[in-house]
Amino acid sequence: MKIALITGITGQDGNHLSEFLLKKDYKIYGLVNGQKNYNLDAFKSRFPSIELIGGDLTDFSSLCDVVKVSQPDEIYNLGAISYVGMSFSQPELTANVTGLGTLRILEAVRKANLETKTRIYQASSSEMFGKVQQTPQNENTPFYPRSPYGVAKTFAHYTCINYREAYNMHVSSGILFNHEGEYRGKEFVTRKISSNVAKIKLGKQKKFSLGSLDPKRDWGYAGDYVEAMWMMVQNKEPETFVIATGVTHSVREFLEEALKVAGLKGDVEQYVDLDKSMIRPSEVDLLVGDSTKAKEKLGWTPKVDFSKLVQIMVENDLKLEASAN
Ligand code: GDR
Repeated sequence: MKIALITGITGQDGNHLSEFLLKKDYKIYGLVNGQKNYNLDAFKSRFPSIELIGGDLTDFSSLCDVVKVSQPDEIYNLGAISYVGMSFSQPELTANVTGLGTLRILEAVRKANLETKTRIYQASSSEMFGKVQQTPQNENTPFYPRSPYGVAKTFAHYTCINYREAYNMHVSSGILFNHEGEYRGKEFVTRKISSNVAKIKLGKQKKFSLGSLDPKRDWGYAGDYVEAMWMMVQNKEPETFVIATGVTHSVREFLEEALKVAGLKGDVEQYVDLDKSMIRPSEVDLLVGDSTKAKEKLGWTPKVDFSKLVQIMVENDLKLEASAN
């Protein structure tokens, strides 16, 4: 039985990855920072067999302990301050958790003398491309991060490459484009849209606010993307892979599709107020990824397309909203 340690296990990707690895008969340990974790109870009841261990990406000794106790074959470093908007108001925390946290994981593996046994997956991000230098973006596209989050992820990404080269560690880095689904937090724009559209459909409210309808993203389904993470870790060589659908849509198009799934008629403007205070100090306008390398080397392709993704999310929120009062 293989052993996996997942940081950020109670987040969206942690939920999908836990489902995926349990089906493959893994023994799973998860790192949780017990005090602030709002999703913990739901996670525990969903996955009773997973062993959760308290610790924090900002606390090196706790990472050493969790690595020593779990002796993992694979580590999936998904933990981060992952909301780009928040990284502007808490840049230092973001650098510490999202950037240095990755360095601490790598060092904890070295201190445990597990560098030849433990394979590591690092959650890199399309936010590293930021103000894009070429379209679509692939593994050779230069980075130009536009947020403290993007900068921290870029530091973490290069740190992983350095540990790969300096210590011969099997550290893979997945540059994942936006990936969404039923476990997405409501602070992210897709889930904000699907949950509010569900509320409107059920007559609980008439409108909601968005920062802008214009940004464009390459949105895939998180369930597909965790499979790519696992494939990278199984790959003979540790490498960097872009994971994306190759199709881009605007926030407006996501909203239009969500209204369609819910059977709500009329213009987008009828349901949304634009609130400029939600716009970030520097924005990423357009992201679209080229995952040809992942297709050729890993055999990975996305299964869920844009309209199916929106359907999954809106139908899930309609169910949740109908059962909530
Ligand atoms: P993103 O995701 O920043 O791309 O990062 P998010 O869903 O927050 O934003 C997507 C785009 O929509 C615009 N936007 C709004 N966003 C939010 N949250 N709320 C709004 O009201 C709103 N209006 C417009 C944003 O400005 C942005 O342009 C996600 C995260 O999961 C990262 O952790 C991950 O690394 C990247 O995707 C890939």
